[in-house]
Amino acid sequence: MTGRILFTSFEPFGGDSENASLNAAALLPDTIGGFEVCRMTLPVAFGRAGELAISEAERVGADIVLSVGQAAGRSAVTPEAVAVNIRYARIPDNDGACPCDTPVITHGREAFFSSLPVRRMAEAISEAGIPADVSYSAGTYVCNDVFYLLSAHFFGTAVRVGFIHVPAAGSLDAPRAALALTRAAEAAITAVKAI
Ligand code: PCA
Repeated sequence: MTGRILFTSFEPFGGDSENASLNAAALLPDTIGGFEVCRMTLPVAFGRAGELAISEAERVGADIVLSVGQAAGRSAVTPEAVAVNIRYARIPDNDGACPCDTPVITHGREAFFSSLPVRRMAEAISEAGIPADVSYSAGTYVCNDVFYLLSAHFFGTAVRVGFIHVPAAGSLDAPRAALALTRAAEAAITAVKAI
């Protein structure tokens, strides 16, 4: 089985000059586990980022959408288990929006679980010698927003959706972050092929 995996990463935000997710995505191979790798960079903007990711996933016919963001303060690569229906911004997004406890989708369900095998993905990253763990909170900022919007859009379809936070560049360099994403994607693709 061949297929396509779309990686999304984020532009810098919060006054930073770089984003570890962007640097890692730039180093990904062109194929992983027989799947074609597609990539796009998202604005750090509530609503808009998720809509762009959905459009691109549909345009390329992605079988898997794996969104990646930076989590400063984390020292491990963390596949995210849950997307929640809430927006809270400690700092404004790159469009200047600063929502405070508003829903991602009005009357949407409270949460979605990742449709990727997060435990297996974390194990695959650890096996490559890179610190990894499953995370049960993607936060309430734009990363969670994209994860929730993608999850809601593709719920009940064959398209699998997941999110991974990578540490800032000071904790994990870009080549190792790219290796972690590659190993996680291999685990996800193996699961999809097994269906
Ligand atoms: N991290 C932010 C948004 C963009 C990024 O790389 C987050 O964790 O929500």
